[in-house]
Amino acid sequence: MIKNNSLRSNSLYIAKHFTLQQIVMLSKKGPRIREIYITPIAVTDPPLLNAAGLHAPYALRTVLELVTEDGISGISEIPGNADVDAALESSRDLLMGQDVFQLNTIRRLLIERFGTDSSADRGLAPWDQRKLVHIFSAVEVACMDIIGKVTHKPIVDLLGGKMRDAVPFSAYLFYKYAGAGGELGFGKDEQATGWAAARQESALDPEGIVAQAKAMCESFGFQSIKLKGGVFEPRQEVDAIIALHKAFGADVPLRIDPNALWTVDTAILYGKEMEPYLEYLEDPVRGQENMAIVRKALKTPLATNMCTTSFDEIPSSITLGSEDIILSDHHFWGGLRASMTLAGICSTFKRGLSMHSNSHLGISLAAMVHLGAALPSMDYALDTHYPWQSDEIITQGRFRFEDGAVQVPSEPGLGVELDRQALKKLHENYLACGLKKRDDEIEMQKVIPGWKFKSVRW
Ligand code: GKR
Ligand code: MG
Repeated sequence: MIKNNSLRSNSLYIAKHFTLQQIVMLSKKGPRIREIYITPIAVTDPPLLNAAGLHAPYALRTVLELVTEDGISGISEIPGNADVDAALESSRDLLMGQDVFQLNTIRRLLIERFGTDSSADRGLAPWDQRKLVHIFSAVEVACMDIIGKVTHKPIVDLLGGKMRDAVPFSAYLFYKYAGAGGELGFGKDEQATGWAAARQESALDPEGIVAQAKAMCESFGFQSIKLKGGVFEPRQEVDAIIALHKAFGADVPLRIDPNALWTVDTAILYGKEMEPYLEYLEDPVRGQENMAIVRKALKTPLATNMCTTSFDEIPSSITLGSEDIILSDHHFWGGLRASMTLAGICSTFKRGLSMHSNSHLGISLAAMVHLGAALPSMDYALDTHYPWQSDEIITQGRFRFEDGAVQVPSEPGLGVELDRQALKKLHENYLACGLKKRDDEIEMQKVIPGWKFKSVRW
């Protein structure tokens, strides 16, 4: 009797929420992938400096669109790299005809074809250069976008439901040369106003960094601040942190990220000096062992997106005690569900969890917001490069930040739709700019001939 009742209410629910076509399809099999579009794009990016050199005038991204037999489209965005695009391209035959609900099967098929990335494949750069994690992420997010549309649920609900209505982000400051990137390169759009004008200014000393922080926080309402370090000799970067503290006061948490360029001694010396000012110190040194030594010497928590970047590295991270906070990134941890698994591991081992970013557009931001909304706890505002980008490829236009936070989309799936005209234009940028993968060292050499990346500099 109970069984019959629940059967009847299930049928009523399905009749109310699904079209006839979807009911027929669901009663047979899940929605199957019929079309796959892989579109590399080049996004205007200002001349930002980091440990590996200089951002090119365009940041590369790849947009994946999967379309089901009944025309439901799911999208995702990952960092652009011609090798990852080629691997995605060669997974076409595997993905075609797959039921988007069967994410475990899809993952298994991809592993069978590509194997698994090793930790060493990540590389020494501040960003991750692995292949498979990016492919997992691209395919999973696009499938989940479709699953959300079919079930009329936002992705956050597929991750276990919303723990907050808006997701807080931190201001992400960069030392930079003057200019806006893209066609303007190091040039200037004299018509620009507000943050669009401020983001063109150079910032090469503590005063420039404070001015950048004020302009960014005023426009986006950010309530915590991260400085990308590893660019100048540490004294200058520590002075920038002290200047930020003076300008913003103790209520605005500060972080600095030298991307592992400091020696253990440098990190301990300047880490101690910055103890009164920092919320956390991100990747001061290279490798879990060195991080563990610095962590023992400082009261400030250490965060990482460089020394513990895969599930394989968790056991040694715990044994050594290499960091307090892991900066997850669904593009690098193999998707949104894997990032939820990471959240569970962090909570078990009393690690904090926050989020890392790279130059990105709104499809990635939407995915980050759904994930951020589902995380059981949020002790730190997440990273985003979004204010540095001006292009967009979603029909709703650029996301808005209120008091530094983004509202969690409530529409089904990611809650954003592809702007095909904008996608076409940014793909044309990609074809015209000739970049095939990120190489900040080469960009830096265009300004400082002979400049070389060093894995540890100071
Ligand atoms: O965009 O230059 C940059 C950053 O250095 C980025 O590539 C890093 O991956 O933001 C990142 C970080 O926190 O290390
Ligand atoms: Mg970092």
